[in-house]
Amino acid sequence: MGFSRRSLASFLALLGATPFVGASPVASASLPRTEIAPRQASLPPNEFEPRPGFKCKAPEGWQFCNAADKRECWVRDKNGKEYNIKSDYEDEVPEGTSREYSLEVTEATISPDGYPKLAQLINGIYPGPLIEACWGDTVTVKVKNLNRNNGTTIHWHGLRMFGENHMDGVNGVTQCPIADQDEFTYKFRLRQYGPTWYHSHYSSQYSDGVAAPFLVHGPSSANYTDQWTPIIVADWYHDNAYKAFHGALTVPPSADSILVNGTGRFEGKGSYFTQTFEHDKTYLIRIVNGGTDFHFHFSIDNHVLQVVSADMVPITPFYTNSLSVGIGQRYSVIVHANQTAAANGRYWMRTEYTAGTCQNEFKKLPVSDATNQRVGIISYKDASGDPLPTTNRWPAQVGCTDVLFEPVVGWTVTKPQNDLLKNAYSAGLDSKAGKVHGAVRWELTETPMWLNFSDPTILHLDNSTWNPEYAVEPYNFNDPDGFVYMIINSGGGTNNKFGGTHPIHLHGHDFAIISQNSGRFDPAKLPAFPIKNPPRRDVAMLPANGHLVIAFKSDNPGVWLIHCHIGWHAGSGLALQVIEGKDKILQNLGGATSLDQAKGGCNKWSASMGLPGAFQYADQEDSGI
Ligand SMILES: [Cu+2]
Repeated sequence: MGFSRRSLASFLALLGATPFVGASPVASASLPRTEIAPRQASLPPNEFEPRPGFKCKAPEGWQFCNAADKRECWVRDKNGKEYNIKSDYEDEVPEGTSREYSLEVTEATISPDGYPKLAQLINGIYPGPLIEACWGDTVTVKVKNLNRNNGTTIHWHGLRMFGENHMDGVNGVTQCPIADQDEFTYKFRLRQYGPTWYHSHYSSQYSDGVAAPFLVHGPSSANYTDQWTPIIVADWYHDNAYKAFHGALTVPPSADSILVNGTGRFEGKGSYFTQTFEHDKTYLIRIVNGGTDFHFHFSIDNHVLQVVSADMVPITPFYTNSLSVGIGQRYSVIVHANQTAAANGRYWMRTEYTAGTCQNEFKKLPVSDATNQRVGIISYKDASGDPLPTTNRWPAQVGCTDVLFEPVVGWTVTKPQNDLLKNAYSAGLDSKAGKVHGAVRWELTETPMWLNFSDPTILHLDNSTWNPEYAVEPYNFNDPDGFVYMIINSGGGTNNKFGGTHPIHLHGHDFAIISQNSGRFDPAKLPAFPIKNPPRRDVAMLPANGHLVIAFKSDNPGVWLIHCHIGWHAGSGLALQVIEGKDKILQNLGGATSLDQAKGGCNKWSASMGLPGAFQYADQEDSGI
C-alpha cells in the first residue's frame, strides 16, 4: 500500500499537480476518504502539528500521515516505510528530533484547593510543566535542585529507558539524590507514545508536588478531532508529605482533597476543573493517576468513554461509562460530545474512590460523599443558565480491580526462563518481624527495602552479594526474547504478612499479566503456552489477599525497581530491585564513563550532607524511594 501511494504522489508530481503537504494525495476522487491528508498547509511534509502550536519533526524526505480521520497512521520514511498503530514499537521507532527542557525543583506555598500549603514544586507550579514530544524524539532534561532541605531525582514513569538505565532517576538505585544547587542531565529516547508523567523518586517528595505530565504524540487506535494534554488526578495532603509519612508509620494518613491538574475543593473553597466541549467533536482525553493513596473511577455524566490506550500500550478500543484507574496507571479515552440531555449544557466529571482495601478514607471526604467526588465541569460551548451541572452519575462502579483489554500489537508469551518458585514474593505488612528501623513495615522480599542514598546500586555492579536491605534480586537470563516471570502474592509468606491491594509498578519494561486473581497463585495452574496477546502494561493491581503474576522480557540490562506505587507503602519498604543481566549493564549503557555523572553527583550529595539544614542520615525514616 505504501508503495502505491508513493507511486501516485510521484505521478502527480510529474504532472505538475501539487502533491499537497502531508501524506497522501487528495487529488484523486477514487481514493477512500481516510486517505485525506492533514490540513497543515504552511508546514513541510516532514513537520506536523498534532495540536495547535506544537510541532513534530521528522528527517528531510519523511512525511507525516496522521490526520483527524487517519489517527492510526503516524509517519512514513524516505522509502515509504510506514510507522503506524500496528508497528511493533519495541523494534521499530521512527526518527524524530531532539528536544531540551530545563527544570528547577523549589519550595513555595500554593493553595490548589483554597488551603495554603508549603509545597515542593517543579518550576514553581503544580503540576510541573508539561514535557511534550513525539514518538522517536530524544529528550534532554536538565534538573536543578534549589531545595535546601532536600535532595531530588526525577523518574520518567513508564518510559522503557532501553539501554538507558542510568537515566531512570531513582536515588539509591541509579544515582544519588541531586544535592542543593547541583544539577543532573537526563537524556533518553522516546520509543513508546502516549500519556505519562514524571515525578520525584526522593522519598515522599512527589506527594508534596514534584510531579508533572509527560506526553509523547503518536498514532491512535481510534479517531478523534480534538485533544486534551494529560490531566493528573491526585489526592492532596495539607500536611507536609514527610510528616504525613511519619504518621503513616503507625496510622495511615487521610488525604484532604482531590486535585485535577492542580485544581480542587476543600470545605467550600477552591474550584472545579473546567473544560469546554463543542457539539459533535471527539476529544482524546488522557488521564494520569499521580496520587499517593488514591484509586479512582473516572467518569463523565451521560458520556461514554472509548478507551484506546492503557499505560503506554495502544489497545483495541472498548467502551465503558466508568474507568478504574490505579496509582501510576494512565489511560487515553475518546469522548464523543454528542449530548443534549442537560438543559444548561453542563455535565459533571467524577473521580470516585472505594475505601477499604483500595486505600484509606479521606479526612473530610468520606467514601459515601459522592457529591464531593464530582471534580470537574464539562460545559458545551452553548451552555447557559445554572453554572453547575444537574446531571446524574452513571450506575455505581466500585472496587480496585483492573479492566481487561487487548493490545493492538500482541505479545506471544512463552514459558518462563526462570524457576518460578525462586521468583515468588509475598507483598505485605511484616508484623511478625517486628519493628524494622523503628516501625512495622511493608515489604516485597522478606526484608523491607532500606536504601542508603549515598550508595546507589548502579555503582556496585561488581558485587556478587548485596546488603539484604537493598532487596536486590539478580535476574541473569540469556534470551532477550524470552520471558521472565514474577509471582507476587498479597499477604502470607514466611513472615505471615498482612495482605492488601497494591498497584505494582515495574521500571524499564512493560509486563504481560499472566494471572491476576483472588487467592494465592498455584504454579501448577499456569495457562497453556504460548499465551497469545495477554493484557500488557507497567502498573497492575495486586488484589488484596490475591495474586499477580507478570512476565517481562529480559532485554534491558540494568537495575530496575519494582514497587507498590502507594507512596506510603513504597516509603515503608514494599519494593525490590531487579538486577537484570548484571554483566552486560555497563556495556549496554556505553561503558564505564556512562556512570561519571552519577559518581560526580554522589560526591556532591555526600559533601552537602554536612551542611546545616540539609538531610542527615539520622533523619531517614523511609526506604528512600
Ligand atoms: Cu501498596
